[in-house]
Amino acid sequence: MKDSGKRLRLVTIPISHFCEKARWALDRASLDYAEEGHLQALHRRASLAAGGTGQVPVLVTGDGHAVPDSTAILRWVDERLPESRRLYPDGALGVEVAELAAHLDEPFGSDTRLWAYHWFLPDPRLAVGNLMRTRTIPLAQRAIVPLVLPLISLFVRRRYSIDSQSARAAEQRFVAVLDEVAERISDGRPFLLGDRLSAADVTFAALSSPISLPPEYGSPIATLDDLPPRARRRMEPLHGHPACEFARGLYRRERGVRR
Ligand SMILES: N[C@@H](CCC(=O)N[C@@H](CS)C(=O)NCC(=O)O)C(=O)O
Repeated sequence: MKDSGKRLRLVTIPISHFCEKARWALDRASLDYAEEGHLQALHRRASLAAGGTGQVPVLVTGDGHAVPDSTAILRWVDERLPESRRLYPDGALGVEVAELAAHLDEPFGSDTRLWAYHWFLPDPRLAVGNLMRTRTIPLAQRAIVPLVLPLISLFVRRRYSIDSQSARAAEQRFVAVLDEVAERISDGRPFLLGDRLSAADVTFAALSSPISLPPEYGSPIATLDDLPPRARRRMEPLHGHPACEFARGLYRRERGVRR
């Protein structure tokens, strides 16, 4: 679908799970869009130029209007879908979905991101390999990755205040959310709420992805085998958490990546 004839644009840091949340909604609605990926730090200029706040994702509609923030993008996409396909259903269920999705958004999303950066960034091979094969990042940016990786790492560490202590605290908080989700799905339900995919599922599956590492992620992502031994040892029990299994199941059944 196009607004005013122009193709939609999604400005991203491709590995970002908030961007993935928005990308999932656009793909699921079969909307035609171009992803414009950027390296961390370079994203800021692109976000501001697109009408965003400096963060990503930013959706630029066909008439040039900016929709920053992944939740606002899910809502924008929903307005273009029939009720039966919306991620936020009508009525009381919709209110419940919005509340649960908000609970699974922050600080959960920031915590899984902080933890993954803390454990993945020290291995330059992993980060360079990932960024180099992310085709939504322009070639000119990919070409300088080996050179600028130390600066990107510094930017990311400062921006999210990453150190061993903050990573431990983030882990405690996100594991509590994983436990809550595991409790909720212990009756074998296929979705967090209701009988079809909702914004709560998309939010949880996307924002847990730094830990659940779903192969169907909408941009290149590491596998357990890619991780350096120390990170892998830390990751394995979390990756095997029942809530992460549930998130991978949602990805397998529902993600349908646009290629
Ligand atoms: N609430 C925002 C959070 C977006 C967000 O945290 N984006 C990160 C990427 S995961 C970002 O832009 N980080 C770089 C920065 O803050 O400068 C959303 O849902 O879109």
